[in-house]
Order: sequence, then C-alpha cells, then structure tokens
Amino acid sequence: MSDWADQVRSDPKALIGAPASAVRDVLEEVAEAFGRRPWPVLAEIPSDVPLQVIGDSHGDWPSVSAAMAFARRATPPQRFVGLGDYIHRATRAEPDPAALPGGSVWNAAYLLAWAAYDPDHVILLRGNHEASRQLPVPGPTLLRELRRIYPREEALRLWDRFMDLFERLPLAGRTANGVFLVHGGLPPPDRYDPAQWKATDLALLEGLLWSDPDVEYEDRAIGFAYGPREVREFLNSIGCRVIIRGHGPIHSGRALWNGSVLTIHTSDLFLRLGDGGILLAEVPNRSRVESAREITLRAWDGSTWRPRTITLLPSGEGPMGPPSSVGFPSSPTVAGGP
Ligand SMILES: [Mn+2]
Repeated sequence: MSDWADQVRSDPKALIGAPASAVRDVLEEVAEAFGRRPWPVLAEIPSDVPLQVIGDSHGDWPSVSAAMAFARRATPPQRFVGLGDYIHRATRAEPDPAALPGGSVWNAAYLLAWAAYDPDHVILLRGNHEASRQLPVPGPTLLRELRRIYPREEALRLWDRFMDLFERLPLAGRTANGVFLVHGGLPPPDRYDPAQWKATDLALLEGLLWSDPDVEYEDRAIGFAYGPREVREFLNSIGCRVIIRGHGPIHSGRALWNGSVLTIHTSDLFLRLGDGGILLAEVPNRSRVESAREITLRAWDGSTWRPRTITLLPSGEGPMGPPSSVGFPSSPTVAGGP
C-alpha cells in the first residue's frame, strides 16, 4: 500500500489539505487490491469472531473511525461491516455542516483503504448512494464535495474512480450464524437465490439497496415495500433469521417483526435530526442468531460506545402499535421484550 493509504487508514484526516494526487494514490492502491481479490456479489462472512456493523454514515468519518477502532481493539480484530451510504452529507440538512466539508471524501477513502488492506475483517457493502451511476440519487453530493476541494478537471476524474470502486463492492452479506446484512431490504421475489445474483441486475439492486419495510415506506420513486411475510420467506430461503439494514432512519435502533429486522444508522446527521443516534450493532460469535434480541446495540456519545436497548416493535402483521420498550437504559443489557 502507498504511504497515503497507510496514512489515511491511521487517520482519516490525513487527506485534508493534501493534493488530489494523494486521493488518487489511495484509490489506485484500492483498485489493485480489489483486482487481486475481487469481492463476491454476496459476502459470506464467518462467525468465528464478533461482527461490528455500522449503518448509513453519510460522510461522518469521526463516528466511523471510532467504530473501526472499537472493532479492532482486540487481537485478532473483530470483523467490521459497513451497510453502505458512506457518502452524501446533505440528504436532509442543508447546507452541509461547515465542520465536515468533504466528509464523504474522507469517509470513503478511509473505508476503502481499510477494505483493501484487510478484506478478511473489513467488508463494505453497497448502499444506494454507491450505486448512483446505475440507479440515480437526486442531488448526490460526492461530486459537489470533490469540486469544492479539488480543481474541476480532477474532481470529475476522482468521482469516476470512487464510483468504479463502489461498484465492485458486495451487494449484501450473510453470516455463518444466520444474519443477512444489507442496505435496504429484500430482492424481488423471483430473485431470492443468491447463486443467481448479478451486480448489473437493476431490479436486484433496487430491491437490496432501495427497499423499506412497509411500516416505514416512503415513496422515494424507487424501491418497494416489504412486509413480515416476505421477510420470513426470504430469510428461510437463505438460511437466515435476522436482517440488519440501514437506509430508512425512521426505526433506527428498533427491531421490527419479532426481532427479524433491525435498522441502524451511524451518522451525526441522523443524531442531529433526532433519529436514533450514532449506532453500532454487534453480532455475537455464537453458532446461531435467532433474533435481534441477541444483537448488542451501542451508541456513540462522543467518547465511548455505550450499550443501548434495542426497542422491539410488535411482531404482528398489520398496523403498528406502541413500542414494547423505549428510552436510554443505564444498564448494559439488551432488551428482552415480550
Ligand atoms: Mn440509503
């Protein structure tokens, strides 16, 4: 790896103020590593060590690097999985926070450098923002951020290289102990068999990267709503019991449908907007995981990852009732629930 890839891995701030050639160096090293060891469309993830999962980070490299440090505090390191949407600062807040100009650039370079360096332990899945050349996202800001930082002709070239690398990342992950990891949701019903998945299949991308549970469906003009019955059928078909996903912040930190779908986000963007906080989900290294009740959820308070109760929403099909537990517990336990 280049000096710059080393530097950005130890400190995502390393690229701030550096010339465009520094980012280019990092991305070249990442491209070589991905070429030597291409990612599969579905990442099969062993369950020999605990897995730390981040949700949508949208350029929040301080939270992401804190999550990485937490996963790598042990020897051997625990696995780290990103659920996508590493870029795009300004989804719901304009203007971009002045404190984090270029956050998407530093966050993406940092994560890609790690995935290139230790692909056994750092696995980045794609979000809809990492598929924006195939299924466009309104007003994507990675290019805007690059233009703010680098000369015009460099910015477009760097954006193209970032997108090339994103398009080589897996669309989803499956742990040996039965957790399906994905940005948005389920594949279309005629595409449940991962052996048939192709990264160029737009209907598959739409299902996995853009979909939402029906209880929080908003019309994004793309993606579709799925319910508890489809979740059960899909999970049964792939030998899993739980989905951990990001994408829709409405239920961040809460689990739907008898603990079968947990949504998390890992960005100060959502913390400022009041949606769940900066979250990290730990999948234990036991032989089977049957429910989100077995996931340990933590929230970043600026200096530590504090245990946080997972709120379990009703299992029923039909209209949503009140959550079975709410709030910020002081005790470090995962909620039981009914
Ligand atoms: Mn998303």
